[in-house]
Amino acid sequence: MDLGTIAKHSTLHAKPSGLILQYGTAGFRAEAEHLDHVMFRMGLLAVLRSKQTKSTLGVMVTASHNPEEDNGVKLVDPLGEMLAPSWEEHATCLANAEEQEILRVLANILEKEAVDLQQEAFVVIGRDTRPSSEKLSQSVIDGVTVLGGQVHDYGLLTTPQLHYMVYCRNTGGQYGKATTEGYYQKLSKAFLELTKQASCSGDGYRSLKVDCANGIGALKLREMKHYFSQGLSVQLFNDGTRGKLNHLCGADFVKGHQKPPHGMEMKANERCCSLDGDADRIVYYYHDADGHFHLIDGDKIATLISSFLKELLVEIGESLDIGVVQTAYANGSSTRYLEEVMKVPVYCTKTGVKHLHHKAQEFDIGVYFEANGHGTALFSTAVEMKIKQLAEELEDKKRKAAKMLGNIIDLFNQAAGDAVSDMLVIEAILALKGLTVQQWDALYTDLPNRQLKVKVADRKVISTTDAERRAVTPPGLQEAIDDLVKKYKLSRAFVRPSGTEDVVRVYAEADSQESADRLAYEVSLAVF
Ligand code: NG1
Ligand code: ZN
Repeated sequence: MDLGTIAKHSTLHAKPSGLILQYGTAGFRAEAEHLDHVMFRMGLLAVLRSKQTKSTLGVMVTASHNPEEDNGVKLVDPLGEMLAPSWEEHATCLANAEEQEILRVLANILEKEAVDLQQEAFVVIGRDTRPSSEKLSQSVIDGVTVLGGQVHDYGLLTTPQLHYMVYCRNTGGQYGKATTEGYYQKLSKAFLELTKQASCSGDGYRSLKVDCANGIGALKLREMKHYFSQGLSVQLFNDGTRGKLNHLCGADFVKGHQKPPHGMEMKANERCCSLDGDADRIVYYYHDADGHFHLIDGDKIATLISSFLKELLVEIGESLDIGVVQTAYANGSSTRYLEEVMKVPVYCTKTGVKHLHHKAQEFDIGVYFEANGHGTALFSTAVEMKIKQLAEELEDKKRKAAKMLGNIIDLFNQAAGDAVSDMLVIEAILALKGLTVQQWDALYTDLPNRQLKVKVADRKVISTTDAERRAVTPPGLQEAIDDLVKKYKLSRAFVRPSGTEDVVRVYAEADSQESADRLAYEVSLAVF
C-alpha cells in the first residue's frame, strides 16, 4: 500500500468541509455534487472488504427513487447481499474523515477487520442512468485501483443485476453466468418454461404496460424483451427518451401518491406496472370501468406469490416451512389475510431490505416484500436441490408441479429484490392460474392509508423500537400518537426517520381514506 499515492489521489476527491453523511437504509444518498469523495472512499473500502472476504465485491452507483439530482452508492457483499453492519460503520467513518485522517481511518479498519493486504481484491461496478453516475463511478474505480484492486466495470445496470453478477461470480458460476446475457437467458428460459404450461394464456395475459420511471429499467427491458416475447409482450412508457428520472412517474410516485404515473396510456381494466429508478421495485395497478384507480402493492404481490408457492407444495405433497416477511408499512389487511386466511406465518422487521432478506433466510422458503414493491423469494439450497430431484422422480401432476416450482426458483433473483424478475414471476403466476388483475386485486381490500413526509431540523431525534412501530424518543411522542390513534377505527400509525431522505416519514391507516388522511396529518403535527 503506497500511502503517498493514496493521500495524493484522495486530495483529488476532496471532501466538502463540514459535510457529514451516514451509510443509511441503502448506502449513501445525497445531492450528486457532494458525493465525489464518498465514491472514491467507497472504492477504497470495497478493496478492503474484498480482501477480507477473499471474494468479489460489488459497488452500485444509484439513488434509486430519489430525484435525478441526487446520487448514491452502496456496497454489495459476496453473496449479493447488503454490506455487513460492522462495515457500514466503517463506511460512515471513512466517508466523514477529514483529509488528514484518511490514512489513520484506513489503518484502523485494516487492524480491526484483520485484512491481509497481500490478498488480491476484485470489485465489480454498476451504475444507473443519472447524468452524474458515469463520473461518480469513475471515482469509485480510482479508489479501487489506487489500492491495487482489480475492477470490472459493467457500466449501466439495474441494481438487482449488479447483485446477481456478484452472486454468480462468488458461487463459481453455479447460479448463472455473470453477464447481462446470462441474466437474460436464465430468467427468460425459466419464464418461457412456465408460461408454456399455462392453459389459458389468452391475449389478455400476454401484454403488459410498463412505466420505467425514465430509468435504467427501460434500457434493460428493451434489451431483454426479445428473449421472452413468446410468453409476454411489454409496452414501455417513461422510457427515458423524453422525461426526467422518477419525475411524476415510477413505483415510488405511484405508491406514494396512490395514482397512475404521468405519461402512461391506461385503458379500463388493463394491467399496468411501474418500476423505480434502479428497477428493484415494482407495483401493479389498473383503472376499473368507473375510472377508479386500484393499486396492487408489494403486500399483494407477496400474497399472490406465497399462495401460489403453497399450492404447488400441496400438489407436490411436500410440507416445507414458508414464511412471509413484511415491515411496519405493510397494510393491516394483508397481514390479516396472510395469517388468518392463508395460514402463513408473518414476521415484521425494520425497514430496509437487508433486514427482510436476513429474516427470510431462516425459512425453507422465505417470501419478503416491502409494501413499496421491493422484494423477492428465497429458497434454501436444500429445498432447491430437493425440488429439482423431485421434478425428475415424481410422476404426472406431481412432477408437473415440481417442475413448475423448479422454474419459479430459477426465475426469482435470489440475491436481491428485482422488479424485472418479480414482473416475470407475477406474469407467469397470473397466466398459470388464469387470474385477471381484478381477481388478484380482490384477494383482500386494503385498509385506506396515507404516508406523509415531514421536514424537521434533526430527524435523528426520533428513535424507534418494535420493528419501528413505536417511538422511544423524543419523550411524549409515542403517547401523543397513541392518543390520536384511539380516535379512529381500525387505526394504526407510526413515525420513523427516513434512511434515504432528510425527512421523517409518517404512516397512518384507518377505516376510511378521510380518517387515514386526518390521522396522518395529526401525527405529522405531533412530530414537530
Ligand atoms: P427510507 O427512506 O428509510 O424510508 C426507503 C423505503 C424503504 C427502502 C429504501 C431503499 C419506504 C417507506 N421506505 O427507505 O422501504 O426501499 O428506501 O430504497 O418506502
Ligand atoms: Zn430502487
